[in-house]
Amino acid sequence: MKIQQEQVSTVNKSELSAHNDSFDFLANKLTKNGYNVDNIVSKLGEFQVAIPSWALGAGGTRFGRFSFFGEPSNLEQKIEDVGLIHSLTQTAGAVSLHIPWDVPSDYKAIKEVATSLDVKFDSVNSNTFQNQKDSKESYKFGSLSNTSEAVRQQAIQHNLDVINIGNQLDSKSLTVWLADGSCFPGQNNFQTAFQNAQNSLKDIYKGLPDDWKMLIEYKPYEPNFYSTVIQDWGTSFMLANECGEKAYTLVDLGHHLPNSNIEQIVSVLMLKGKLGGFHFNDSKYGDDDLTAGCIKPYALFLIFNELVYGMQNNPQNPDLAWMIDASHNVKDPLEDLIQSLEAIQEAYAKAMLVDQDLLKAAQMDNDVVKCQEILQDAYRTDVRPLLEKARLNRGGALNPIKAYRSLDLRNHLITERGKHTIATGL
Ligand code: RM4
Ligand code: MN
Ligand code: MN
Repeated sequence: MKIQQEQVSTVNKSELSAHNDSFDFLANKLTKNGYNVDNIVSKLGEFQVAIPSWALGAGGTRFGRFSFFGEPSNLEQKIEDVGLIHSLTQTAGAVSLHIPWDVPSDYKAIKEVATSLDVKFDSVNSNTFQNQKDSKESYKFGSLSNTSEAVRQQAIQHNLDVINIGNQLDSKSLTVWLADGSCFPGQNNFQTAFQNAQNSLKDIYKGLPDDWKMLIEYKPYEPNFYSTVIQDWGTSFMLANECGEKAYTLVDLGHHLPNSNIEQIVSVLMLKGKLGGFHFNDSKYGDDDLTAGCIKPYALFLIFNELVYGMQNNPQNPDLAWMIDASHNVKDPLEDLIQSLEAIQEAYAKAMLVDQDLLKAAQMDNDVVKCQEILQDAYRTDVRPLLEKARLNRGGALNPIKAYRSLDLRNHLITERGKHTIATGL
């Protein structure tokens, strides 16, 4: 299913005059204060976040899964869903595939579908945390770090296969997240596990095309509950350095122990030129994979403040692979993704309003109060009219959630696909 431009314009009509009023009001105020509003709006429009192919159906927990009607049941339909979100938000122009959940059967056809929807293939993700049908070796006790050479080889080969698949889709990076670790003290020799993981990653790195990146994702616990081989950013950073200049750290917001200062992690990684990718979500307790910005919007803003600073001041750091890594247990996945995109754009817009020169001067003066005022002044600004404008300029919806509902898209999907379809993924 594809949304036509006229449908979006029709839905926008009733909100256009309210938008114009609020945009003019904000733009005037910002311009008077020295901001380049056109520049901010065009930066928002350029900011594209990949949708993971496994997040278009209902997620689940270990206690069960409640499926959502009209879920996409093949890769083509998943990309169509990304296309739907993209045509409303104009900020989801990429999909990130998880292999082997979403191996294309016909590359040419899949690429055509994606191109027709203005969707690109972002980072490809390998999966060595589940046993695959017909695989010889088991990942029960780890993959790249396993004590068995045969298991490690199988996991390395899988990553090389994923690179090969991604290459045919013009992806430019491989994301490696390892579930490897141990559940009980004594189960693993930490040094052996680390060394095995490092050697395996180096072998994968050898198979990386010149213009590719390898993104190493860390996570402190789960599914292993005593230790995880790549537990934190420092471990990922060490491994990336060992592998070489095309290897980077990937930060997933949900992969930190409670109260970690993620903005500081982001900032130091960018200084070192080693932040390669980003997974957005939000959480209260662990890797909850909730909608971005739904619990800690101020933290998201502070993280974006460092990202914006890094994008402006750290040319040694590459362009990042942005992705939403969320799971939807109780919401319509497409609505949830739209809400995440909105929260991400909002945090980005607010971060662009931080007057970096003024902040630097206040920091030099050790004027702590002023520093806080500068940040919070930006954070308290209602930037939604800027987001609306960015979408409108690119043919998107002024209010994507409202548009999704008034176009009755979920029911159209149910009519087209049926009720009881099931998406592959978690
Ligand atoms: C992990 C991690 C990875 C994602 C899997 C599905 O916790 O966040 O990025 O690929 O979940
Ligand atoms: Mn992730
Ligand atoms: Mn995760």
